[in-house]
Amino acid sequence: MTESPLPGWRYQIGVVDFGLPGARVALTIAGSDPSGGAGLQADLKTFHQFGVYGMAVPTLLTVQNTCGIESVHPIDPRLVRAQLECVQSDIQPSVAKSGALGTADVVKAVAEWARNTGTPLVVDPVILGSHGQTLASNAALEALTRELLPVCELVTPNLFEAEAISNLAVSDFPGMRRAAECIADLGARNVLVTGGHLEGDPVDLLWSDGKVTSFSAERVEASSTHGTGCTYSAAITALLARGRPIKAAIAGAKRFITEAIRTAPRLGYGQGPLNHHATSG
Ligand code: PXL
Repeated sequence: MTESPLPGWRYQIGVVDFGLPGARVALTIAGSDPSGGAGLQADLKTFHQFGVYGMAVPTLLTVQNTCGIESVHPIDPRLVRAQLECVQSDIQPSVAKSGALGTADVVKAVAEWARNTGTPLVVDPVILGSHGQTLASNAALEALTRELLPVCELVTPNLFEAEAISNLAVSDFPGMRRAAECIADLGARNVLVTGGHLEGDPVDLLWSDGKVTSFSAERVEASSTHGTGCTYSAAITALLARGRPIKAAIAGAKRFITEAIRTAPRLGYGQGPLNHHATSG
């Protein structure tokens, strides 16, 4: 236990000490979705639902609602760097996750921070918003591949992102396996290719230590799927922050995301959000 400079406030590295024994800290480094379904807002709600104290460094602002994104505004990389250093100097997160990063310079700032601090990082390599808008430039994707993959603990591409990173066609399970192996060769320690966009049941493929593990669930027919990738990777991050091994974290997060889609509230005129209050047991 350490005495904090703030009166009456004690803290431990990575562990919240306010009556929640063992509660952990997770940091999201992601874009803002003011409608609350995706991005850092979805991440924070998910961390909270799993009993994890959440912190958030925004990387870009979007103007959006459930009907779509009107505009995207990257944040100055110096400001992203300053936020990371400022929170880190006070509260060390147990695990961090990155989402939409926008520009190559922001990707580089995040990679440098992860390298310097050794914070375990889950990378959700967001390229497009739910309605197809660009949330990462080509240069950002290149920087992600070159600089962020080698420092991450886990990367969670969907089929489209796996194709963009690996330059391989990915439309079935064998294709997911080939792409995962290629992304691991680029430096990622663990690769989870998510199969939500497959025909049939959504099967995800984990490539870890040269071995494949699959995680399956029954397909839930739903129109409210906005923020599924963010929420899934945030749930994995939260469970890692709670000390679960990677396969248990993915299995628990998969149960949560399936339930969150099944029980989605009907909100908005467009592609609605998930139920971030879904059972997280
Ligand atoms: O779901 C990908 C995503 C990530 N981050 C932000 C978004 C979206 C999708 O729209 O808006 C900020």
